[in-house]
Amino acid sequence: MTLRGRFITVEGTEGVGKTTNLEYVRQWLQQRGIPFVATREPGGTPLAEQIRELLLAPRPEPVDPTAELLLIFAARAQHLRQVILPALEQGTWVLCDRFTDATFAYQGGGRQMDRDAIASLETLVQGSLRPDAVILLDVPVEVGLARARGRGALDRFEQEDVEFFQRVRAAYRQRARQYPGYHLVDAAADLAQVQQRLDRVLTELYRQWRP
Ligand code: Z5A
Repeated sequence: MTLRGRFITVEGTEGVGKTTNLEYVRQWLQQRGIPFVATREPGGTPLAEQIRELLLAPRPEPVDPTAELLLIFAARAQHLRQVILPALEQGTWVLCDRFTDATFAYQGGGRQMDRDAIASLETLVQGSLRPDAVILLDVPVEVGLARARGRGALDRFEQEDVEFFQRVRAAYRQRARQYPGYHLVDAAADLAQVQQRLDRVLTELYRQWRP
Protein backbone atom coordinates (compact mmCIF):
# COMPACT_ATOMS: atom_id res chain seq x y z
CA MET A 1 0.00 0.00 0.00
CA THR A 2 1.41 3.42 -0.95
CA LEU A 3 0.61 6.30 1.35
CA ARG A 4 0.83 9.72 -0.23
CA GLY A 5 -0.49 11.97 2.54
CA ARG A 6 1.54 13.04 5.57
CA PHE A 7 0.62 12.05 9.10
CA ILE A 8 1.28 14.66 11.82
CA THR A 9 0.40 14.12 15.47
CA VAL A 10 0.38 16.64 18.31
CA GLU A 11 1.19 15.42 21.81
CA GLY A 12 1.82 16.66 25.32
CA THR A 13 0.78 16.39 28.95
CA GLU A 14 -2.16 18.15 30.59
CA GLY A 15 -2.68 21.82 29.73
CA VAL A 16 0.24 22.14 27.29
CA GLY A 17 -2.09 23.96 24.89
CA LYS A 18 -2.80 21.23 22.35
CA THR A 19 -6.30 22.42 21.56
CA THR A 20 -5.16 26.03 21.22
CA ASN A 21 -2.16 25.19 19.04
CA LEU A 22 -3.93 22.58 16.89
CA GLU A 23 -6.13 25.44 15.70
CA TYR A 24 -2.99 27.32 14.68
CA VAL A 25 -1.67 24.27 12.77
CA ARG A 26 -5.06 23.89 11.01
CA GLN A 27 -4.93 27.49 9.83
CA TRP A 28 -1.32 27.05 8.72
CA LEU A 29 -2.26 24.08 6.51
CA GLN A 30 -5.39 25.83 5.18
CA GLN A 31 -3.39 28.92 4.18
CA ARG A 32 -1.09 26.73 2.05
CA GLY A 33 -3.99 24.90 0.41
CA ILE A 34 -2.91 21.53 1.84
CA PRO A 35 -5.85 19.09 1.96
CA PHE A 36 -6.05 17.56 5.43
CA VAL A 37 -8.37 15.97 7.96
CA ALA A 38 -8.14 16.95 11.61
CA THR A 39 -9.02 14.20 14.04
CA ARG A 40 -8.26 13.00 17.55
CA GLU A 41 -7.53 10.03 19.77
CA PRO A 42 -9.11 8.33 21.49
CA GLY A 43 -11.94 8.98 19.04
CA GLY A 44 -12.34 10.08 15.45
CA THR A 45 -15.24 7.76 14.47
CA PRO A 46 -18.63 7.18 16.13
CA LEU A 47 -17.50 3.88 17.68
CA ALA A 48 -14.11 5.23 18.75
CA GLU A 49 -15.81 8.32 20.28
CA GLN A 50 -18.00 5.97 22.35
CA ILE A 51 -14.87 4.18 23.56
CA ARG A 52 -13.40 7.60 24.42
CA GLU A 53 -16.42 8.34 26.62
CA LEU A 54 -15.95 5.01 28.40
CA LEU A 55 -12.26 5.77 28.95
CA LEU A 56 -12.62 9.33 30.23
CA ALA A 57 -15.67 8.97 32.49
CA PRO A 58 -14.77 8.95 36.19
CA ARG A 59 -16.28 5.80 37.75
CA PRO A 60 -16.29 4.11 41.18
CA GLU A 61 -14.99 0.82 39.73
CA PRO A 62 -11.18 0.90 39.37
CA VAL A 63 -10.23 0.47 35.71
CA ASP A 64 -7.75 -2.32 35.10
CA PRO A 65 -4.73 -0.88 33.19
CA THR A 66 -4.80 -3.75 30.67
CA ALA A 67 -8.52 -3.13 30.02
CA GLU A 68 -7.69 0.57 29.49
CA LEU A 69 -4.84 -0.26 27.12
CA LEU A 70 -6.97 -2.63 25.03
CA LEU A 71 -9.82 -0.11 24.81
CA ILE A 72 -7.36 2.52 23.54
CA PHE A 73 -6.05 0.19 20.83
CA ALA A 74 -9.60 -0.96 19.93
CA ALA A 75 -10.54 2.68 19.29
CA ARG A 76 -7.29 3.17 17.35
CA ALA A 77 -7.90 0.16 15.08
CA GLN A 78 -11.33 1.53 14.14
CA HIS A 79 -10.00 5.06 13.66
CA LEU A 80 -7.14 3.86 11.46
CA ARG A 81 -9.30 1.76 9.15
CA GLN A 82 -12.16 4.27 8.89
CA VAL A 83 -10.37 7.62 8.79
CA ILE A 84 -6.58 7.74 8.89
CA LEU A 85 -5.55 5.17 6.28
CA PRO A 86 -8.20 6.14 3.67
CA ALA A 87 -7.14 9.79 3.96
CA LEU A 88 -3.42 9.05 3.65
CA GLU A 89 -4.04 6.75 0.68
CA GLN A 90 -5.85 9.59 -1.11
CA GLY A 91 -2.99 12.01 -0.52
CA THR A 92 -4.81 13.90 2.24
CA TRP A 93 -2.71 14.89 5.24
CA VAL A 94 -3.89 13.79 8.68
CA LEU A 95 -3.51 16.06 11.70
CA CYS A 96 -4.22 14.00 14.80
CA ASP A 97 -4.63 15.23 18.38
CA ARG A 98 -2.66 12.43 20.14
CA PHE A 99 -1.80 8.97 18.82
CA THR A 100 0.29 5.99 19.97
CA ASP A 101 3.01 8.14 21.52
CA ALA A 102 0.32 9.07 24.07
CA THR A 103 -0.07 5.37 24.87
CA PHE A 104 3.67 4.98 25.46
CA ALA A 105 3.56 8.12 27.64
CA TYR A 106 0.31 7.63 29.62
CA GLN A 107 0.03 3.84 29.83
CA GLY A 108 3.79 3.12 29.56
CA GLY A 109 5.06 6.07 31.63
CA GLY A 110 2.06 7.08 33.75
CA ARG A 111 0.68 3.60 34.47
CA GLN A 112 4.12 1.94 34.23
CA MET A 113 2.88 -0.78 31.88
CA ASP A 114 5.29 -2.97 29.93
CA ARG A 115 6.58 -1.05 26.87
CA ASP A 116 7.11 -4.28 24.91
CA ALA A 117 3.43 -5.20 25.37
CA ILE A 118 2.46 -1.74 24.05
CA ALA A 119 4.88 -2.13 21.13
CA SER A 120 3.30 -5.52 20.27
CA LEU A 121 -0.17 -3.99 20.16
CA GLU A 122 1.20 -1.09 18.11
CA THR A 123 2.46 -3.56 15.49
CA LEU A 124 -0.75 -5.62 15.59
CA VAL A 125 -2.98 -2.58 15.04
CA GLN A 126 -0.79 -0.36 12.86
CA GLY A 127 1.58 -2.69 11.05
CA SER A 128 4.45 -0.42 10.04
CA LEU A 129 2.44 2.83 10.08
CA ARG A 130 3.98 5.52 12.29
CA PRO A 131 3.45 9.30 12.24
CA ASP A 132 5.70 11.20 9.82
CA ALA A 133 6.11 13.87 12.48
CA VAL A 134 5.23 14.11 16.18
CA ILE A 135 4.99 17.64 17.54
CA LEU A 136 5.54 17.42 21.28
CA LEU A 137 4.37 20.50 23.17
CA ASP A 138 6.33 20.51 26.40
CA VAL A 139 5.73 22.43 29.62
CA PRO A 140 6.64 21.67 33.25
CA VAL A 141 3.85 19.58 34.78
CA GLU A 142 2.90 22.18 37.39
CA VAL A 143 2.43 24.87 34.72
CA GLY A 144 0.25 22.59 32.58
CA LEU A 145 -1.88 21.42 35.51
CA ALA A 146 -2.47 24.99 36.66
CA ARG A 147 -3.67 25.89 33.14
CA ALA A 148 -5.84 22.77 32.73
CA ARG A 149 -7.43 22.73 36.16
CA GLY A 150 -9.00 26.13 35.62
CA ARG A 151 -11.43 24.39 33.21
CA GLY A 152 -13.96 22.77 35.58
CA ALA A 153 -14.89 19.07 36.10
CA LEU A 154 -11.93 16.70 35.80
CA ASP A 155 -12.03 13.53 33.66
CA ARG A 156 -10.61 10.18 34.86
CA PHE A 157 -7.08 10.99 33.63
CA GLU A 158 -7.12 14.56 34.89
CA GLN A 159 -7.78 13.20 38.40
CA GLU A 160 -4.34 11.54 38.51
CA ASP A 161 -1.66 12.99 40.81
CA VAL A 162 1.35 15.14 39.91
CA GLU A 163 3.72 12.13 40.00
CA PHE A 164 1.63 10.40 37.32
CA PHE A 165 1.98 13.40 34.98
CA GLN A 166 5.69 13.68 35.77
CA ARG A 167 6.14 10.09 34.58
CA VAL A 168 4.05 10.87 31.47
CA ARG A 169 6.22 13.90 30.65
CA ALA A 170 9.45 11.96 31.26
CA ALA A 171 8.26 9.20 28.89
CA TYR A 172 7.41 11.74 26.16
CA ARG A 173 10.77 13.49 26.55
CA GLN A 174 12.61 10.19 26.40
CA ARG A 175 10.83 9.29 23.15
CA ALA A 176 11.70 12.73 21.77
CA ARG A 177 15.39 11.98 22.39
CA GLN A 178 15.07 8.48 20.93
CA TYR A 179 13.12 9.03 17.69
CA PRO A 180 14.09 11.40 14.87
CA GLY A 181 10.48 12.24 13.82
CA TYR A 182 9.90 14.11 17.08
CA HIS A 183 9.85 17.93 17.23
CA LEU A 184 9.91 19.19 20.78
CA VAL A 185 8.39 22.65 21.14
CA ASP A 186 8.85 24.53 24.42
CA ALA A 187 5.23 25.55 25.07
CA ALA A 188 5.77 27.33 28.39
CA ALA A 189 6.30 30.70 26.72
CA ASP A 190 3.47 33.05 25.73
CA LEU A 191 1.24 31.87 22.90
CA ALA A 192 2.75 34.15 20.22
CA GLN A 193 6.22 32.72 20.89
CA VAL A 194 4.95 29.12 20.94
CA GLN A 195 3.28 29.70 17.58
CA GLN A 196 6.47 31.20 16.12
CA ARG A 197 8.23 27.99 17.15
CA LEU A 198 5.47 25.90 15.58
CA ASP A 199 5.74 27.91 12.40
CA ARG A 200 9.47 27.08 12.18
CA VAL A 201 8.79 23.34 12.64
CA LEU A 202 5.97 23.29 10.06
CA THR A 203 7.96 25.33 7.53
CA GLU A 204 10.89 22.92 7.77
CA LEU A 205 8.62 19.85 7.44
CA TYR A 206 6.87 21.38 4.43
CA ARG A 207 10.21 22.13 2.80
CA GLN A 208 11.36 18.51 3.31
CA TRP A 209 8.10 16.97 2.11
CA ARG A 210 7.37 19.10 -0.95
CA PRO A 211 7.32 16.93 -4.07
N1 Z5A B 1 -4.92 9.09 26.51
C1 Z5A B 1 -4.22 7.99 26.96
O1 Z5A B 1 -4.13 7.77 28.17
N2 Z5A B 1 -3.62 7.17 26.07
C2 Z5A B 1 -3.71 7.36 24.73
O2 Z5A B 1 -3.15 6.57 23.95
C3 Z5A B 1 -4.44 8.51 24.26
C4 Z5A B 1 -5.02 9.35 25.17
C5 Z5A B 1 -4.55 8.75 22.79
C6 Z5A B 1 -7.81 12.66 26.66
O3 Z5A B 1 -6.94 13.38 25.86
C7 Z5A B 1 -7.06 11.74 27.58
O4 Z5A B 1 -6.76 10.50 26.93
C8 Z5A B 1 -5.74 12.32 27.97
C9 Z5A B 1 -4.75 11.17 27.86
C10 Z5A B 1 -5.56 9.98 27.48
N3 Z5A B 1 -5.91 12.73 29.27
N4 Z5A B 1 -5.26 13.48 29.93
N5 Z5A B 1 -4.88 14.10 30.73
P1 Z5A B 1 -7.23 14.87 25.41
O5 Z5A B 1 -6.12 15.21 24.50
O6 Z5A B 1 -8.60 15.00 24.90
O7 Z5A B 1 -7.22 15.70 26.80
P2 Z5A B 1 -6.25 16.76 27.38
O8 Z5A B 1 -4.84 16.32 27.49
O9 Z5A B 1 -6.90 17.12 28.66
O10 Z5A B 1 -6.19 17.91 26.29
P3 Z5A B 1 -6.98 19.23 26.20
O11 Z5A B 1 -8.20 19.22 27.04
O12 Z5A B 1 -7.21 19.42 24.76
O13 Z5A B 1 -5.96 20.26 26.86
P4 Z5A B 1 -4.78 21.04 26.13
O14 Z5A B 1 -5.04 21.01 24.68
O15 Z5A B 1 -3.46 20.58 26.53
O16 Z5A B 1 -4.89 22.48 26.63
P5 Z5A B 1 -5.70 23.74 26.02
O17 Z5A B 1 -7.19 23.54 26.29
O18 Z5A B 1 -5.29 24.15 24.67
O19 Z5A B 1 -5.12 24.82 27.01
C11 Z5A B 1 -5.40 24.79 28.39
C12 Z5A B 1 -5.52 26.25 28.89
O20 Z5A B 1 -4.24 26.88 28.80
C13 Z5A B 1 -6.49 27.09 28.05
O21 Z5A B 1 -7.16 27.93 28.90
C14 Z5A B 1 -5.55 27.89 27.12
O22 Z5A B 1 -6.08 29.13 26.76
C15 Z5A B 1 -4.32 28.07 28.01
N6 Z5A B 1 -3.06 28.16 27.25
C16 Z5A B 1 -2.69 27.43 26.18
N7 Z5A B 1 -1.46 27.80 25.76
C17 Z5A B 1 -1.05 28.77 26.58
C18 Z5A B 1 0.16 29.56 26.67
N8 Z5A B 1 1.18 29.39 25.83
N9 Z5A B 1 0.24 30.43 27.68
C19 Z5A B 1 -0.77 30.59 28.56
N10 Z5A B 1 -1.92 29.89 28.53
C20 Z5A B 1 -2.06 29.01 27.56
